[in-house]
Amino acid sequence: MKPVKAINHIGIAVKSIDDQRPFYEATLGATYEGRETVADQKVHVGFFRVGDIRLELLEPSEPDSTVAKFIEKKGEGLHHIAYTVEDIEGRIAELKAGGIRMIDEKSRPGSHHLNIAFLHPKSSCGVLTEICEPTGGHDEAGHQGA
Ligand code: CMX
Repeated sequence: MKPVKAINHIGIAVKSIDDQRPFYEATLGATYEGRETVADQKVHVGFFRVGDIRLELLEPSEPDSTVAKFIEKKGEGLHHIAYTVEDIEGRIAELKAGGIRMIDEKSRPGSHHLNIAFLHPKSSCGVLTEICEPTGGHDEAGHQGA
């Protein structure tokens, strides 16, 4: 299997993006890049850039969101790590053939111009793991070019 290309982003579950923004922006000095809502995932996503890595703050947009369930069970904190890959459908097929349990058996549109698919945490050392492929016009890590 080809190596993944880069860590694309780190997802952090929060109750409120606005409440946590000062820590990431003022205390850490990360650059706030804006926010989006991913309706089918029932989350608002706040983007912060640290060097080549993006942090995604995930705030539930509905009470029955998987992120709301996560916060209820485990509290706010690290939610997932996303890796940039090429040919995401081919990679999903390879992972499945290797016995990895996929949450998404086919990629779907995520935030920030990415096609995404999640591996189940039971198949990825207890860390919810996402693979993603930029849909075009972005650099290797999936960041939008200047
Ligand atoms: N990281 C690590 N483990 C996790 C986890 C996470 N983020 N979320 C759930 N788990 C674990 C639970 O602790 C639980 O483990 P135990 O059985 O040992 O207690 C197990 O997975 C099952 O969890 P659950 O609470 O019963 O929840 P569900 O099975 O209903 O759902 C999961 C879990 C991972 C399948 C679901 O959260 C999912 O489909 N996630 C992928 C989609 C997603 O997270 N979307 C939000 C972000 C979207 C975006 O970034 O655009």
